[in-house]
Amino acid sequence: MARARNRRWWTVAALAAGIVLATAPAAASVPPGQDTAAPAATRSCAADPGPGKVSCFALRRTDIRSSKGVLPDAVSPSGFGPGDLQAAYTLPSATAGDGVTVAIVDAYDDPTAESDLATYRAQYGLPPCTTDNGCFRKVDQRGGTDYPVENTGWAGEISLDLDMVSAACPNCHILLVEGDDNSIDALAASVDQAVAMGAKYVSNSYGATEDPGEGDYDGHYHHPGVVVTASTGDNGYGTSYPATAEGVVAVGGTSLGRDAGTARGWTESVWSGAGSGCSAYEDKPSWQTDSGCEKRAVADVSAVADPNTGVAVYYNGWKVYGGTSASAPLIAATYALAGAPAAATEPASYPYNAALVDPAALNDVTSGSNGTCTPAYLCGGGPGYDGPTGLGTPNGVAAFTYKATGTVTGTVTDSATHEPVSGVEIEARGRRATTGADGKYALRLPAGSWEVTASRRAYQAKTVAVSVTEGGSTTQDLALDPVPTVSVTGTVTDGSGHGWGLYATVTASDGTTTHTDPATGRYELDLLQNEKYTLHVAAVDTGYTARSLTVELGTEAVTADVALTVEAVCTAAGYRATRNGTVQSFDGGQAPKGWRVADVNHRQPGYDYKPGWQFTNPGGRVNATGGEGNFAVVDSDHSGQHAIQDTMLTSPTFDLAGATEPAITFGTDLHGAVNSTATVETSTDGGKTWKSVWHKAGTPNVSGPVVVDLPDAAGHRVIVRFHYTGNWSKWWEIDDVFVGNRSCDPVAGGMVVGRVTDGSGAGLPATVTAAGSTTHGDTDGRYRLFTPAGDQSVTAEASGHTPATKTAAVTADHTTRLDFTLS
Ligand SMILES: [Ca+2]
Ligand SMILES: [Ca+2]
Repeated sequence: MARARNRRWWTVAALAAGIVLATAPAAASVPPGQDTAAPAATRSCAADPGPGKVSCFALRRTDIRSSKGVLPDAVSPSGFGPGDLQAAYTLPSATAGDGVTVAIVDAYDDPTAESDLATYRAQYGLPPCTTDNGCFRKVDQRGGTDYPVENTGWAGEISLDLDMVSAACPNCHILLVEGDDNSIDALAASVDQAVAMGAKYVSNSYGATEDPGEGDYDGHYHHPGVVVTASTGDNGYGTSYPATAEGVVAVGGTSLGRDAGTARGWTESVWSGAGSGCSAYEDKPSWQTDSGCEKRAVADVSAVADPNTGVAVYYNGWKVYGGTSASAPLIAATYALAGAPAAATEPASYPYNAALVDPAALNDVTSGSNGTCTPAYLCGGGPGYDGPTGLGTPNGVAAFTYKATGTVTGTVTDSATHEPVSGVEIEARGRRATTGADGKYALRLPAGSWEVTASRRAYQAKTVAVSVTEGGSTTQDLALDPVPTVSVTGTVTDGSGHGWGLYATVTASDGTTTHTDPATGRYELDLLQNEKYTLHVAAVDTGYTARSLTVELGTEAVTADVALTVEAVCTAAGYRATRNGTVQSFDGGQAPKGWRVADVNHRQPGYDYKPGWQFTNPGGRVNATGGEGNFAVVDSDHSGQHAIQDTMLTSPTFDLAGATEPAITFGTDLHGAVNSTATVETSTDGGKTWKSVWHKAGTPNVSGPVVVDLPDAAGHRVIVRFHYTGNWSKWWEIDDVFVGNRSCDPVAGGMVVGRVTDGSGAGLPATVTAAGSTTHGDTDGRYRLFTPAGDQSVTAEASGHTPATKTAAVTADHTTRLDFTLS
């Protein structure tokens, strides 16, 4: 059953891969920004391998004339040969790897694998590697000699793999395991066979698009103590399996060139075709510390793969190949040069541990890209780890040897309270651990001397020197000093004339919140020293516009006063809107003098003309605009299914020559529908051009008074129109339209604030009245009431309690405090 399920998902994967692989490989190999006629290259294997199958990642140049046999000294094959690759990667090829077996896993049979290999090695003066001398061995996936059928595409891949192992490690033995076909099942079984036959290095130059079921194959590719490499693919940014598999060394690709101007003598950049990115399914290994992938990131390391800077291969004649099929066997052979992996260790972690100790153990690739992505390091070369090239390319073999590790453990406490602190990040050169609720952490590091830093918000970071011993556990407890706080105080006041203190909420950007004193507007917050905060200040009472401000704190107390201004709707207590002009009440039952209705008749077949704006309330609606009596209405619902509304109610001209605060105010009751729009537009050029100043589309209803400031209309003659569109939608009522100067001005008087409580001190939601004004306090008993100046008799009433009356001496533009206790 498991097999059947795998078959199904791999079919999907292969189809998806086919689409991606349709990209012309020659085009994919052109570095971005270079407008050159790129050398042509073709895929060695079918781009769409078919259901349950994988494709090899070899690209063969088609612009290279192929000659046969060992060439005379004066003629060398095109493409990089063993000497070039050994020099570029500083490989100890002459002295290391003697008798070590590197396994190559591929699909199908290459009948000329051994003879082609002999020509390659003879050409470059490498020692013969034959069946007879015990260096070369070819087996089927069961370890026998019942070889599968021949496949010329995969045979080219096989020669590429054999030649790359030979180039990097001429003293190595080579075991070629030929899978029955290019199914993932056959190839996974071939890996197991190579390991069973004792290979400690297994190279895989193939893959297919990732799939949710891929984890079922991970066990075949994950053999602790054995190096398993896999190509990341030739399709640019994007992942493939088995490069993503657990425990595998994912090998990306570079463009490699000679550069006499560098100390290295070579230069590398990201190959645009190399695969990279975040696995969709495979867990992130503990040694990966990049922040852009929650799951496993590929690649781990890389080597040359660009066919434009390709390698010489002998397969039925001299050829030039590229693709990440070249880099995966190069890296497997580099591990072989480095010495045997330690038993039960994860070879994929070696370069990561090595790079922590010595970043120069790998050539960091810092330029080029294989696509566009976020974050950019997943598809672009840059300092340190990047997706297409991983940690970089070999600079000798130091990065490919096991580094003994040890563990640092400890407890982090607060130096003041001695309590454990959770959520502390413990970091050493990018390796991280976090303390748990008990303040404990554990961090695995290569043996050696380390600086370990503990950091957490609200604490001062602390760095300590730690010595990590092989296989040992070092205890390092840390006591962190809390960051001292600093006091931020200020007053929140009315900024529109009265100037009194406001009852407001002040919220800092870290979530710290306080309220102002309702009588004075004063607040105080304790915030961390040397931090930058945004304070959001919002009045509790309606009618004021909230504000945000930034405070940068040092070690000294800071004052931050804030003045809030009243909103244009002018609902703040102690303010009144003054309107200079007339108000249209639409009470006459017809279009008022100077007002016009224009209906656009779309003459749609099957639709009747029905009036748009009307003044006789044909649908019998309630005036819900906040106005009284009659109103103007477009009643699309009442007009029915076979009418379209595209109707404008246009005002007379208003002269705003002397207006300093021009505005339009109106009462509205808009019942929105998915297909309705309601727009208020103004014109200051006699109706030639219109500007939308208020627009509602779709379903939200809007009811009550609307105020729209018209600053652009100051000093002009302005026309206003109300434009509605709909079809069997709902309706839009408007009433009490005013166009003119409107200011929101303070009314003479002062504010009485206080709290109404019962005998126990609990707040009572009370009704408080004075001088004809009434307010309702909140559930905590707080109230705020505007009254004229002078001695005012103030009465508080709450349900189930005896009302009380007190006298307040109210001063203009000031706040007087008056509390009540009701029995
Ligand atoms: Ca890099
Ligand atoms: Ca009216």
